[in-house]
Amino acid sequence: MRTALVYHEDMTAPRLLWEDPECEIECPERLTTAMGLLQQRGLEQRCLRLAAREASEAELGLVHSPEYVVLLRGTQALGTEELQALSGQYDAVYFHPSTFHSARLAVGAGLQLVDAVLTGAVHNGLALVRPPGHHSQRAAANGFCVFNNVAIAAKHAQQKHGLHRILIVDWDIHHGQGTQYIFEDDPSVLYFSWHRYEHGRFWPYLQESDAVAVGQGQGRGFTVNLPWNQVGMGNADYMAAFLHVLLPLAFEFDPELVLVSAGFDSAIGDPEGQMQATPECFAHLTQLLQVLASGRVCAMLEGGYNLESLSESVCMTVQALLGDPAPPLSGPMVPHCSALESIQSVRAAQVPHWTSLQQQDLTPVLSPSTCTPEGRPSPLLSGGPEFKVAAAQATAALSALLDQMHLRRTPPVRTAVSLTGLDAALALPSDILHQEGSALKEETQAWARLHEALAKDEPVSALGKESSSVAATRAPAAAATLDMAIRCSLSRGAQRLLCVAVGQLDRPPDLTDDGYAPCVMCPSSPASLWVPRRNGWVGQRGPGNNARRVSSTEGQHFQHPYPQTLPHLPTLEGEWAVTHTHVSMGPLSLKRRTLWLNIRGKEAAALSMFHVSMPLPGTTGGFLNYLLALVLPLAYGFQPDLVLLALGPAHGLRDPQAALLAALLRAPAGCRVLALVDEESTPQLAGVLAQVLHGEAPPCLGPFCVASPEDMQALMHLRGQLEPQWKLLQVAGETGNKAPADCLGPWGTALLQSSEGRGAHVLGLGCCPEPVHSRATRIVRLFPAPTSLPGPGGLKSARVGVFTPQK
Ligand code: Q9C
Ligand code: ZN
Repeated sequence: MRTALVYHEDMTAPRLLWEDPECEIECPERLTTAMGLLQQRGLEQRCLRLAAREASEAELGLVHSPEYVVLLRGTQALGTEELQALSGQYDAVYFHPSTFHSARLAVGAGLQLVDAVLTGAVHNGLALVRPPGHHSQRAAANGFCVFNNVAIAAKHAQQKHGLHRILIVDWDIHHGQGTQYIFEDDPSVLYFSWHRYEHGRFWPYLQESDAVAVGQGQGRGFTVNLPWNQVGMGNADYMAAFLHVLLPLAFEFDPELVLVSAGFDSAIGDPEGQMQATPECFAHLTQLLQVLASGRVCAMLEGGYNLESLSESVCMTVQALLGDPAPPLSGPMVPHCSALESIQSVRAAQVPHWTSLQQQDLTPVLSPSTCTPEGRPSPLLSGGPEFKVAAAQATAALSALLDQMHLRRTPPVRTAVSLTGLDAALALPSDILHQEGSALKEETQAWARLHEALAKDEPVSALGKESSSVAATRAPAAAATLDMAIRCSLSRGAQRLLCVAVGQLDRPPDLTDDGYAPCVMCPSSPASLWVPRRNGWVGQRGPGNNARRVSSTEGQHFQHPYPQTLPHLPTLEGEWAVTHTHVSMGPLSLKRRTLWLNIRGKEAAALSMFHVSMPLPGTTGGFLNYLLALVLPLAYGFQPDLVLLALGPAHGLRDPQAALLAALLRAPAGCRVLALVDEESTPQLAGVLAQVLHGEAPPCLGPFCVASPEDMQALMHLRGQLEPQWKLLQVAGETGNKAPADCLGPWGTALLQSSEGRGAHVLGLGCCPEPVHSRATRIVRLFPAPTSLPGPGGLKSARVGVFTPQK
């Protein structure tokens, strides 16, 4: 099995035995609710269930002092008053007679998880534990934490499994100062934490939580603190932090294991964090981490005090660990000004220690903050009347979001492989079947010529039922195939199509520079024309057309779950036309856009915000920089329905590079990726792509090698050009005198999307009622035989999909 879930009921025993408003949020229901939802969603059943064992005292001694362990052992026999008195000696801690047992189970759960992953029994996993660990120090309990579960797991991985480099990602909303202290002079553990800080005015009120604390001695540069100085940080801020801070350093560090201090008090609705990231954000963070360390990711629960938000976020994390597609991120992908200042300050503090940050335009940090809190939520004091109102509002908003999310289904089949004459030798996992077709070059070209009449391409259609596809095509036909795939995708209703074309592939000339594509309709097949259900749209504008409204024929109306997070989209709250329409619409074309990224040759040019050309960097460092600093920010900013990844003639990517590109592009489009592979690529390439699109970790890129000055210069040039429109490219706060950005930006279309309705429906093949439980793979021929071209019947019979249930 792929994913372990470690748990023990006894960890629900500790509870607060006296009045203490600060501590009452750390309650047994945190575990029971999260486990309950995992079961209800069928996720728990898909994991390898491990019952937690107690850690030995020797294992506790990997981090804690013998005296402290003895003291804790003694708490089992204390009465309530003695427990309360002892608790009072620590900051934000309560003890219960069951605390020692439960805390040893929490440590043991982490050890079992690390053992399961490092022995290869599973790829990854989650330990659902109480009490949490990251505030706990060598000889002190702190912030609900008794033993430092993650720190002990890291020491264990080093001592028992001989690991040399471990990354700890602490996405809990509090600073894990305990973990920081334990590893601050240790260069073998890279500790990253983001946390609510408010310039030191938030608990635990420590100077050493700020960005300038980078570790000590040999460990300098191996502590990375990203302080959030305002509340209300959301999906875009977290994504920017991963793309511009954590991931560049993590790739350079090249960990053998990733431990996650997985606190969900950083999610929306949490009373402690007061942040706004939605549960699916944790699926994205988890997916991004899985490209590291061959996918060896061990997550351990820390905080998380809004039971609904906590349990949804836990489910999203487990879903991502299982390899399921992540729902697209909701909300505008525009980081907050204050978040950008924080990102700028941590990059500036770390620049001496990481070559991947060097050579970049690191302007000095602005001080004091130029960000006004205007229009931003202000922190609320717990207990006050405003706090209660805000908490109720957050809960209502969260429920609305969750209602929307429940309507979303993931497709039943995760990956399709379409092969045209590519023979054997594919390193596909044993549960992927593949069938070889044999399309001749002439067939391919005939197909491409006829595409307008037959916009019914199987692999593209199949993307409504499957998450991703790989198709191999003959080199001479690559451009025609891509052109056809673009047209088919658009005619099938993709609203935002991201095309990443590597190698010698020209941009179809009829894509306009503002990204609008001509509407390709299939006159013979009204049913095949996809129109957004639930997404709706507010008119259309093709080249030369004026906006018009389509009347609703199916009366479904959509409300964005978080209208308040989209203040710059005033039309959003208008009536949403959601309709099944047909070709009799005639000149009407839906509003569709294509973002064209060409990675090729020497030139770096942004011909428009929807037409970007970049060189293929010559080193691993350069390649990573391009991916993290340019490709992913554009991809996440664009929020595509579908990614077409075309590896054309002379694409020049090594297989691991192509795999990483595909693995990373999977996330922003809800895992709907159609990869087109030039048949002259290595025979293994299609297999490697199928695996990563299926959710496997990409192979290692090879040794980190610093980017060349030319590549960095080209990257900076492109970023400078594109930053005003694509806000996720930013790595620094506004200087205040920049020209206002193109107001439409990508949001002219982005406003049409929501967190809902972009799942299985997207390509209009109807709703798939079953959640994705299958690791089966469908094999579809890309090109039907010429005799089947003329009629839809022929196309149907050309479908050779095979469905294999999960073993
Ligand atoms: N309102 C964990 O999340 N109270 N511990 C802070 C600020 C202590 C949090 C009070 C919070 C401890 C694991
Ligand atoms: Zn926390």
